[in-house]
Amino acid sequence: MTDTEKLADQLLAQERRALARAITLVESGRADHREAAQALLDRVAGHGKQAIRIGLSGTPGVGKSTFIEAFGMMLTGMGLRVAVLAVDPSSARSGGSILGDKTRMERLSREPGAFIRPSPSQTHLGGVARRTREAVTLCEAAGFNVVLIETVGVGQSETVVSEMCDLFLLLLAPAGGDELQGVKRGIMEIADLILVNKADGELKSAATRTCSDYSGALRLLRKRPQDPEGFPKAMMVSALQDEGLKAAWDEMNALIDWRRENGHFDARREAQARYWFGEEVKRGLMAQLETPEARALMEEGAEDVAAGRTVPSVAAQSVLDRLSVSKD
Ligand SMILES: Nc1nc2c(ncn2[C@@H]2O[C@H](COP(=O)(O)OP(=O)(O)O)[C@@H](O)[C@H]2O)c(=O)[nH]1
Ligand SMILES: [Mg+2]
Repeated sequence: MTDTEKLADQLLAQERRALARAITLVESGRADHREAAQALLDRVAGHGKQAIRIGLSGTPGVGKSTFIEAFGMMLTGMGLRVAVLAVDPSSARSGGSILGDKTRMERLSREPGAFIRPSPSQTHLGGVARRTREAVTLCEAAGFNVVLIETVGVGQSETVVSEMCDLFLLLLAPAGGDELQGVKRGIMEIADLILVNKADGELKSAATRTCSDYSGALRLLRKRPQDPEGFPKAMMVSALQDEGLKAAWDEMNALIDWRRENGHFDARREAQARYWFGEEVKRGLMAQLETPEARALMEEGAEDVAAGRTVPSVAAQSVLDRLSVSKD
């Protein structure tokens, strides 16, 4: 038995240490590690359980870590196994999203039924996306029931996360006055549930207002085929006081049950698999331009068009032809 086969077996036997090692393997940039990672993923694909994959986004300070801790504790209390991953392309600069505030998830990180993995220090979103997607597969193989994928509200990371989860939660803080916090329309459109956090104490009335503002805004969006009546919806929670979390979980389950019954759940996963397959092919093609031979061809073509000896499309076709010839 090879090491990879052994690791696959340990993973399927739900050994946490094996999961940590497997994720380290998919995060590695070394060519031999990548090969082992591919073999591992191929071996565990289709085994294990189908977890509920939940994306969670929100700007810094809105209460993501506090929410994950309280929500995760509630789920483990129900006997569910919960994995927490992060997509944070800025983590190299900001010092890590989950790791930075591990103190806020202290209880959850000690739970035997929980697994928390901070974002690797990689700045490239593409790399983080692949690693997270593959980590989700590994978590499912290791029998986790719920996989939470946290992302900070920057750039394209929400779109990336929504392409790898079944449900997308947007966490907001109560707004002062009547501004809609400048939440981008694109993010509103991918949210399945908006949770207005910090609905407690002095912030309660502001939270109530914010929640009704967003309920109104959601009703104005175009109806999506994957939603039953009443979704997407906004609701209030208090991660700190542990309020509304059970109600939120019930809504998530109601939505997932409906989507399963109506074929949307599987259809979405299929579409996601197709999408990432296409992305990987493109990525592989791009990587072929990074070899020394390809770089030389590119340089040569660039010189030719710059000097007016030929036009860009012709020079490009010549490079592509020579690249595919040099492959076989
Ligand atoms: N009042 C109140 N404060 C909260 C709540 N959730 C989080 N906070 C506070 O908001 C701050 C930021 O929380 P954190 O979880 O670190 O936010 P993150 O940056 O989104 O991960 C901390 O001081 C938390 O104690 C809540 O439900 N109610
Ligand atoms: Mg945090």
